[in-house]
Amino acid sequence: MIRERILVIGASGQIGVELTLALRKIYGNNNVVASDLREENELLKGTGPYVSIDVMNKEMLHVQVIRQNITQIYLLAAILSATGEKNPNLAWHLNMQGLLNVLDIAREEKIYKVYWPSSIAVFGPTSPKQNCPQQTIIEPTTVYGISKYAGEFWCNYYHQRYHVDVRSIRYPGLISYKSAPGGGTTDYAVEIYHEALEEKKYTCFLREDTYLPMMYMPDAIRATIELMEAPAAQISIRTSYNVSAMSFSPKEISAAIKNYIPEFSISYEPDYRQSIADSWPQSIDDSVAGKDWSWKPEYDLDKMTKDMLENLRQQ
Ligand code: NAD
Ligand code: AKB
Repeated sequence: MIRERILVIGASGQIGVELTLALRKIYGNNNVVASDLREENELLKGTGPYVSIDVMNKEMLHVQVIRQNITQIYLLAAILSATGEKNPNLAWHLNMQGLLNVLDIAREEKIYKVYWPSSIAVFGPTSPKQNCPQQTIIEPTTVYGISKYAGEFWCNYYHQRYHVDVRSIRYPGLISYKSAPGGGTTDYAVEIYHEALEEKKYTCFLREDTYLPMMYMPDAIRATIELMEAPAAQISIRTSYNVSAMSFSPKEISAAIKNYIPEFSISYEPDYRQSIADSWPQSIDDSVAGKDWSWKPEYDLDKMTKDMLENLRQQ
């Protein structure tokens, strides 16, 4: 049996913190090396090894992969949709070169498995709005979406040509209470819970009827680990899997919060993120993930709202 040594790149981010903690529970604290460009997140401190890595510095990354005897890499460093539109060159550069650096090192060092997330942002205005299928018209209009779609095909290429076992999920908007989101269009669905508790009101940057696919972080972490633990023979998609959990609008999440905080109120001031949201599907068909590795979500809007508010109150 292989003794796994896992490197998480971008470990101080919204997903990275929770994924690192979850992987440490499974593989042992010392076998999961957290890394990021920014400083170690408070929640990770004291729970396992941390190294400072810039994924754009291929040499430095390569040295760490060898030095730490890494067998699996989870690459989470990226620039998300809203920040990407402010700096398209930087977003393209980091999202593409970071991935190519990791895939190249994985090929050279015979890294056993690589995980790299894609996003529902690959879909564009010409994709079906409802139950958007795994394979369909994909014409993204954001730099983030373009970089994710190109990245999916690089993953497929490295798998086919070099047999790198790289696996991927197209996450919807992720909602969590442990670490803050990092510049996405779906971030409103995290901010709203904080503001509901602190201010009892929230001004949303999307229109009230903007439906988007969303997922609670425990489901996203479980999906990631279930995909990575599935036997390779079951993985039919080497670009990236659609996964789904729930879809709601700002009006609906606000109503769900009002069930617990009756005095909560919401107002709307849509900004440049509205057109990004409008270009994405409203719901996702994840039947291929269900068939291949038995994917099934656990959280709906109400269950997530209850859990978010309980945990944020305790913080
Ligand atoms: P995030 O912005 O919260 O975290 C990214 C982390 O990468 C940050 O801690 C940042 O410091 C780090 N980073 C940036 N540049 C780096 C570099 N050059 N070298 C090393 N680290 C660097 O993002 P996230 O929400 O945790 O997303 C992680 C991945 O999941 C990304 O690929 C993102 O596109 C994807 N994703 C996220 C969501 C979501 O809703 N959070 C949805 C779909 C896909
Ligand atoms: C974003 O809004 O950019 C992300 C995503 C859906 O990829 N949350």
